[in-house]
Amino acid sequence: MMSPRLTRLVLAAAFGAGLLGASACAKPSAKAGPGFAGAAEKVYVPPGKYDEYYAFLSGGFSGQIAVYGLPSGRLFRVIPVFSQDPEKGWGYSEQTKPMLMTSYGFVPWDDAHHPSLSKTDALNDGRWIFINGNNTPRIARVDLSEMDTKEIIEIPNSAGNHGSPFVTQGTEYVVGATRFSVPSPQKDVPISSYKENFTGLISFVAVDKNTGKMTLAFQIHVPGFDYDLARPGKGPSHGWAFFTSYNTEQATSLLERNASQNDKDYIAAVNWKQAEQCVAQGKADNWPAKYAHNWIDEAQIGHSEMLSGAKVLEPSKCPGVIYYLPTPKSPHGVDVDPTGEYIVAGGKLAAVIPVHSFSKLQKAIANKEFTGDASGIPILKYESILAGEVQKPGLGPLHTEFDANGNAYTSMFISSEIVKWSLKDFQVKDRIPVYYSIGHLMIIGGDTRKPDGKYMLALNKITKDRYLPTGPELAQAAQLIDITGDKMKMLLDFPTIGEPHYAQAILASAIKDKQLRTYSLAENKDPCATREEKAAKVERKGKTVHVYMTSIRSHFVPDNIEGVQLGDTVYFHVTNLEQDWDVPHGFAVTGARNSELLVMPGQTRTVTWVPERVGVFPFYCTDFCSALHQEMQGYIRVSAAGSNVPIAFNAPK
Ligand code: RUQ
Ligand code: CUA
Repeated sequence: MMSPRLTRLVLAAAFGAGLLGASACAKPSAKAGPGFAGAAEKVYVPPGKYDEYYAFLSGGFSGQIAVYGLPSGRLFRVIPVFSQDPEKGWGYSEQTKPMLMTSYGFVPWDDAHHPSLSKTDALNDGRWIFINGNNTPRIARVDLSEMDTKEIIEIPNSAGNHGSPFVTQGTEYVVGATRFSVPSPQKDVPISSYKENFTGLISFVAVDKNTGKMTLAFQIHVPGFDYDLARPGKGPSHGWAFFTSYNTEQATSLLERNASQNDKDYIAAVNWKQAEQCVAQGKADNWPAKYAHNWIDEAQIGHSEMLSGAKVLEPSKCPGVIYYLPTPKSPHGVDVDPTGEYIVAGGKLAAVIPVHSFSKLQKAIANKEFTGDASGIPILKYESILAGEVQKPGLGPLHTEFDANGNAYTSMFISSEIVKWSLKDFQVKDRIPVYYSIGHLMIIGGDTRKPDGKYMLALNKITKDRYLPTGPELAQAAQLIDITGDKMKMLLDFPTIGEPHYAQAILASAIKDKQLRTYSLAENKDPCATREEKAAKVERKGKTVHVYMTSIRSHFVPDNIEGVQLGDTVYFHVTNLEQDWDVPHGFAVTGARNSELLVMPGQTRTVTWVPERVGVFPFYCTDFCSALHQEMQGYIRVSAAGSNVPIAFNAPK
């Protein structure tokens, strides 16, 4: 246990020195030197060759997911999720706008932290990847054969969906926890009434086995702490999920000090199978709630529906559904080892890494080894559930992942390193500095029952002096580390988009052959689709003009349009007639106040344009698609309001 003096020291290191505490401990041998012998060969993927793994890095405050290859660190694609993306028209095209609807209205941005691959039998199954929106609580599902967002569900009554969306071992649920406790349901109360009025919620979102469709199954009402991160159990601990909490002090101001008082906070151990039963027995209450559920249908069209009501379970009505595991000290990450027996916590300010035992936890529950309760939730005796403590691991433990050989790897934010330790004796075996101030780390498959123990990725917050400086903002960094030997070996370091919090990776062979190449034009069910050039047309309906347009190398039909007037709203419905892989066409028109369209082969996308001056305006293809890409252009004429220029357009007969 940490002495008060040591606690002060750690606090001083964390807050006094700020983030820079990092560089004090980790002396950069930054210049490539002898330490890097052989590294280049390990990460070099020759031109034209494929990487061995896909890695999915969250974009953090970019709201997106970035797809990289490993070991090369090459960026392949940014998948737009919670943030509008003018490059692809995501959140701007009429078909995708509904995806960003929430109960707060249209929300074109979020903070995305934790990508989480779907699992079957505690292994990555390569079907979907889920990710959380932190700020306006949401969970998204991305289809891995299209690498496109297909569904977003809002999490009602939640505030700060940080501990999310971790997947249970058979993707029965994605779980989410409120980072911030709030008056729930919301009401107008003094902030000073936190202890009486503020509470948290842990949410279970069910995932349909076949379609992936997400449904808010139930929520559990918990005391007003800050719930930070989560991991469902696996193997013997399947049916349980673990959630860290901090601020058990219930402070509302200056949390850096006021929420760092208690020697231990809690991990909430939730028996979700029992919660399911209690809900089935009608023990949950119906809370008012309003939340959006958005999805892309088979016609590639987005829909948004507003749902209401949530089933909320009070722990007092379902005894045994939740226990608190005392855990030093403001724990952040919680991670379950491949066997499902060990539950490892990263206490940001703790001097040790505590490892809880699931089997001991079960015994302690059976023997009622409690030391008290928090709002009726039994608190287990620390010593009864502890498997062991890793001594002197470093400073600021955050997150832990696992290899296939019984080793654990914990990221140390303050001392800016990764420490490798053994699950057998909890002894530290190796440590490696990372540059700088690591948050999450990721081992390929490190959260499954069978990690692929080849590489580890460090996701670092600070890159001072690592890359060419780029003004006040510097890129965050990912660092690839070889973990095949006894000693960890730094291989590669590459910048990332936004702020990668967590990442997931999967063998390329598991999904690369499932990649969709085109959408079927014959099966295009968009009501605004134009399946052949002969069908292209322009129609006026009152003050709106619909342009049903096709694109194919290297022209649009129609490419001359007249009869539009000031005061009209023009919808360009562009169908890409190509049925060939990797031939999107773009569409942009002068003065458009939204974005381009990037239309995939066989797909229809619609952009809205409100002309605001009289004249003749060009439109063109933005994606260099062919030798005559520059010829892929056209004009639209805008006349004064009330003009007698008739609607006219050119199209083959
Ligand atoms: S985290 S601050 Cu996953 Cu360590 Cu978001
Ligand atoms: Cu089509 Cu460029």
